[in-house]
Amino acid sequence: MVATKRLITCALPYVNNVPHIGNIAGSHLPADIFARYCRLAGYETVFIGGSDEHGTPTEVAAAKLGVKPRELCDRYYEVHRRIYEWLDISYDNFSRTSRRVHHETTAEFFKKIYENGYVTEGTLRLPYCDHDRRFLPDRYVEGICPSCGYASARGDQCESCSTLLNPDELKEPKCVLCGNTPVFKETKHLFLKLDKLEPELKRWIEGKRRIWSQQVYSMAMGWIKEGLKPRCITRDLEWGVKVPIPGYEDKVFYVWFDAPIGYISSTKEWAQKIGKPQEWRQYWQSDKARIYHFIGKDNIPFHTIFWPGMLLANGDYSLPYRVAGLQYLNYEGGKISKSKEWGIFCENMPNAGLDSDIWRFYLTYLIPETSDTEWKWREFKERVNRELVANLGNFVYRTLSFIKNNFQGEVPDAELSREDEEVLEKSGKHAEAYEGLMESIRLRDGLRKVLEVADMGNKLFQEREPWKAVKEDRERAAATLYVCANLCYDIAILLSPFLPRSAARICEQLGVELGTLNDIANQRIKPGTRLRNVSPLFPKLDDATLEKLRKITTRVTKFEEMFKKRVSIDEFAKHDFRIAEIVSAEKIQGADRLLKLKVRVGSKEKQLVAGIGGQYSPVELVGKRIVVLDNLKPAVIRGVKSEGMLLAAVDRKRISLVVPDKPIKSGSKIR
Ligand code: B3M
Ligand code: ZN
Repeated sequence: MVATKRLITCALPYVNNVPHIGNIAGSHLPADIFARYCRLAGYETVFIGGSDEHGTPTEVAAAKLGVKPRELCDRYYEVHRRIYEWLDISYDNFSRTSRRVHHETTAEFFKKIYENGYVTEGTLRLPYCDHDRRFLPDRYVEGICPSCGYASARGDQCESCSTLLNPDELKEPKCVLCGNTPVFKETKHLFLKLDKLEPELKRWIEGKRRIWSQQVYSMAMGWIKEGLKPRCITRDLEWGVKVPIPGYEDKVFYVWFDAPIGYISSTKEWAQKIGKPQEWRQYWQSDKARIYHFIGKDNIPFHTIFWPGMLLANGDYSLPYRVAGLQYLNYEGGKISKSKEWGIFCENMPNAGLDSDIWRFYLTYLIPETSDTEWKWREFKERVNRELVANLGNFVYRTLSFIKNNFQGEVPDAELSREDEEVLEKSGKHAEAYEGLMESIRLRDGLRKVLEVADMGNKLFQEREPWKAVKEDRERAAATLYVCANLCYDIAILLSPFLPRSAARICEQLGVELGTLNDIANQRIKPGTRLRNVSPLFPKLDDATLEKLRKITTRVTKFEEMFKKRVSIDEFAKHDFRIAEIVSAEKIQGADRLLKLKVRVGSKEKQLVAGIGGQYSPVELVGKRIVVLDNLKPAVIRGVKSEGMLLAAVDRKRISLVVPDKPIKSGSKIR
């Protein structure tokens, strides 16, 4: 069976942050280039994506901002969508895992696996916070890394030394929500029987030996060799896809269980959108289609083991044909990091005044196909000026402006010599090589082929000297320009997956429609075709422009501002802040971060519980004047009554009490 259809997917981004260039070069852009290539090559192509909205990172990010996960995702989804649109990422559908179609698809998908006997129940001992009355998923627990001693290691992994952890391995574990020490309790969870799927998975992966890259293949085989264990697919969270069986009402699916099913739900949504609701089956349930996943290297285990395992257990869907795992893009000698303000952040690209194609050009060059790559501003400028402006842009512009000035703006008619034919054939050969490269997802080399055609064109123009020939042998000049115009057309076709806008502009100036890959060998521009609006394709980058681009795009937008809640003067006035004096302080047994304070506010005395024990010792506090919220509703914390709240500034682990800067009477009001 010949596969005539292709489904291309890009890893669904988490929407608790916004994309930077590493995310673009590492998945959206290569997936888009490949999808555009597949359309060009005549495959029926569907390119789908969407946002991955569930999971602990989203819940934690939302909790930190004091908003509901849905609100967080709504806002970030829009930011993501706009960025991909601006960068011309040609998604046929960009869905969300919070949509109903996805929840329904996931529930159905799970039920089939369950009926097929690939799910088992097990008991886990998990951290539980008495204060928040909930189980704490990995990332809700922080503590000291047992391996390197880093103080804020997460329950799933230490960010400092990368060691994978379980929450019970952390020293001095703390609940990230309230700072208390969790207790460990038993709770039931569901597991996917990857062990039972192992033989079938192994056979399937072995069949990919020649199709996948060496790296992806050997990583996948490595896990198989280690032996697969049942994997937990449920979590104690609220935000996620509900588990559709009794006894699991308080749990949702693990985000990596529901997210890849998002590929199917997004395809279903696409089918509905085009008015053929069953059409998704042509891609997921037919041997006429091939599925290509584009993902970052950290997602390789999920796409080569876990997800195919889920698909095998379910039995109703096709498995991926190819998993294209990409490495990382770095920035000027370091890792891209929003918190370190190091990198290019996409939300400001549209404001920088440079066509998205120019960004796409250098980012294509940086697609980390086989190893990590690095953005360098100097190189950006050099490549744009040398390869786009001086080579490709120059060839197209000199050809078209020559025709405009010497042949009344019409592609000339000419008798072609054997040599002319050979040039066109050579371009056809380039197109064949290009096809081979693109098929094996060597996209950067594909782009190089396009530049080679331009280079060939420039050399031809230089050799034939049409500016002289047009006076001495007009027929010969006409043949040269006819050949060059056709090379421009070939360039436009080959370039279109990479720089879609520029390809369209070349065709517009040439006065023709953009063709398909087949047209390179079979279709020539008709003599007499009228050129339109001939103008240079690309601007030359100078240092001043580069500096401006750098300034705008390396700025980190404080998206957190979108979620800031405003308070009115009246609301603020409800808070009775006062100066208080600490009369005594002592530790609370079993909670070393908590202190019991007695304070005097004017003439009255009251007791507060404050989470500053990690940073202040009781002795240094006595006698200090601080600020308290005097009219806070009393509460009991760890069995101790607390009748107010002291004010302190917090920067990560650092705590600093707010104190008056001049001597002032206890009980003074703050306004
Ligand atoms: N959201 C992880 C990531 O963005 C995850 C991918 C899901 S693909 C199904 O790296
Ligand atoms: Zn807690």
